[in-house]
Amino acid sequence: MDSDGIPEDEDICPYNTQEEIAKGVYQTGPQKGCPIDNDNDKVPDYRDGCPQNTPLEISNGVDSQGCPLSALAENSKRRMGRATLNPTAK
Ligand SMILES: [Ca+2]
Ligand SMILES: [Ca+2]
Repeated sequence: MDSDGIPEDEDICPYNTQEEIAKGVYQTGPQKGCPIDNDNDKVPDYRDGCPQNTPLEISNGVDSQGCPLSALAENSKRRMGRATLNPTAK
């Protein structure tokens, strides 16, 4: 039971935290009483660092903060691969 204002028998997510409720829950629809996910990337707004992603960004993947993976990769340009090369490599 939570205090999101949705009657318990209609509340799909009956155990919202205060944090979730503060950001808003769906008042109607199949996710009634669940945290709103504004950009539909499956990361609810209350923990979505980037709540305004475009469908294109989302289709390319978002991280656990709800931010596009491609943007992250661009920011850090993390070098994959190992530093050591095998000197006898063919
Ligand atoms: Ca989201
Ligand atoms: Ca997002």
